[in-house]
Amino acid sequence: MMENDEVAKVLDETADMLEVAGENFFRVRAYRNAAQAIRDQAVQVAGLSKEQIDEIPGIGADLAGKITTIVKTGGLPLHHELASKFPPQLLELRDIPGLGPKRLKLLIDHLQIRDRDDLEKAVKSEAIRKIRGFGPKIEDRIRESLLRRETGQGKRMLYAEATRIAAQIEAHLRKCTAIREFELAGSFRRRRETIGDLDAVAAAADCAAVMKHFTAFPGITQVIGSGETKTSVVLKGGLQVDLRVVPAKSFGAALTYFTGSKSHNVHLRRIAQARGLLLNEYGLFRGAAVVAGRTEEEIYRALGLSWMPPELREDRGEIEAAASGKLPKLIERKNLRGDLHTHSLYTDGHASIEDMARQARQSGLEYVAITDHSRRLAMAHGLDPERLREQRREIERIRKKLSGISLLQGIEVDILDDGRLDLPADALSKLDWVVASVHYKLEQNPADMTRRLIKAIRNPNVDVIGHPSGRLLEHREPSKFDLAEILRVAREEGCALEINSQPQRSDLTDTACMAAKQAGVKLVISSDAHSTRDFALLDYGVNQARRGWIEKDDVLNTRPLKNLRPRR
Ligand code: DGT
Ligand code: CA
Ligand code: CA
Ligand code: ZN
Repeated sequence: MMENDEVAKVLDETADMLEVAGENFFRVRAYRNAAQAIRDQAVQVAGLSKEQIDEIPGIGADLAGKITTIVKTGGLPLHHELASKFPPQLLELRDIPGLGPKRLKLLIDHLQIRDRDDLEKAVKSEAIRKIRGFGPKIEDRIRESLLRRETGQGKRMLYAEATRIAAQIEAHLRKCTAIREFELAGSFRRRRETIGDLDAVAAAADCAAVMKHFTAFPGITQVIGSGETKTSVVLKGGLQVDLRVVPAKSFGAALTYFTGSKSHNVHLRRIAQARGLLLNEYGLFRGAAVVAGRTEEEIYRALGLSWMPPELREDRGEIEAAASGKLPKLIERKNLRGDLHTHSLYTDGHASIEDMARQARQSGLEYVAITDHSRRLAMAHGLDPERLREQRREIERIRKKLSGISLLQGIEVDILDDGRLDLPADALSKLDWVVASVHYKLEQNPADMTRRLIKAIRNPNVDVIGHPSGRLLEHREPSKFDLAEILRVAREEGCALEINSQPQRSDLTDTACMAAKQAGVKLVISSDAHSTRDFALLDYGVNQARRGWIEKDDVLNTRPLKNLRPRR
């Protein structure tokens, strides 16, 4: 059966191609909305009837029919027709940060761009800036994006996207009877927000049997080197997987080595050398004698260190901390008692407030804040004071009938370009929780952006700054501001900063989390859920926090509701 993501991808690609072809906005949007609605479904749409698909909010009868075609045939005639019109090299360009389908269409119309080479030439001759709707800034961004791609960066996969593939690989390999131990390693094990490739380590006596089993994995398109101890393959979506097979007595050493990071390894090796030892992927040795190798614990202990969670292994002080018994006790998902950033049908969410509240309870939470958008986001039907009052009444009605979850009325209020907020103080002060976020003019110069954020932080109605940098991985650069200054004021004002769990955002970053903790600024880990399914995203926010050395007490939504708000 087709996965929802695969169905949604066909719809998204169709939307992109329609847009490049100059189709009208509403038709394009219908495909995009349908794709999003399908991604948000908890059940597989491939198992639903056309009538059931029709009932999903955001999907009309026409698209329901198309979706059944996709599910039945794996494709869509319209998609094929459009794809035959555009060379594939052309469509790849729409993923370049700064471009997107709309601008791509302009480039095709004005400069007859057909592929990457054409685009590079156009950038070089500064032809792009002359087109209306572009200008030098956008041309520069396209140039930077092209450069990044050339150096091999910018092709990373979101951790969240890799988890499904990783689980499939792991399940496949665990069926191999020759394997005695198995673990995924590399940046995936360290839970970086994006991964370059997937690394795996297995312990086995019969390497050949393992390699044979591995290369029989159904999703492989290419085997790029298969040796005694290492095999690399490329999967359908382009992800590379490296598998290393070592004897069981070396498993811990190999796991440590291939978990990395590289700089963590380099530091470990230095410590080994200082003790007259040699550390590599086969073990820790004194001359020819094996000191350790079977488990990670053994290796770390022999180096005078305690074992540490992979998320910390970036050589950012974890080795020193382990040597002196000062490793942090990292936050866990089960420490979260509430979610303080979610959306509902009132704006751009896909579920009712009641369904969101029920799912929050189902996810083990004690409280949830509905924080829909404010009025400036007209596209999302942002709330004005009048609709906020209306929403309040609904929330009160749900509170009466729903037990086991505290429902808060909040808002995600827009921070305007000058730092004022999109709603008046008297509307905000009536709310239980206020997230303030920047959603436009992210490319402001750093001094203005710093002032803008500080003004919002100083606003006594604001509890937390949402997705502070506004970045979208692989898509939009973070806005630039003076982080130290932001942290200083946030600390002074008792305003928290958000770790947004949406995989593309993962915002704050791990290092910004560390800086916040050092500055004494509290954090909030939020799902920014737009559907009931999105509460599961909290795991990714927790990953990010753990990479930033964050402990339970650093995070406001680990507190019981009654102790939640520090400043009011
Ligand atoms: P990625 O794939 O770019 O997201 O990042 P990693 O950390 O997974 O890096 P990768 O796949 O190149 O290598 C996996 C691990 O193997 C890495 O974390 C540390 C180890 N490793 C790779 N190359 C070297 C090296 O030259 N020296 C040392 N000490 N370790 C290495
Ligand atoms: Ca890797
Ligand atoms: Ca690798
Ligand atoms: Zn937002």
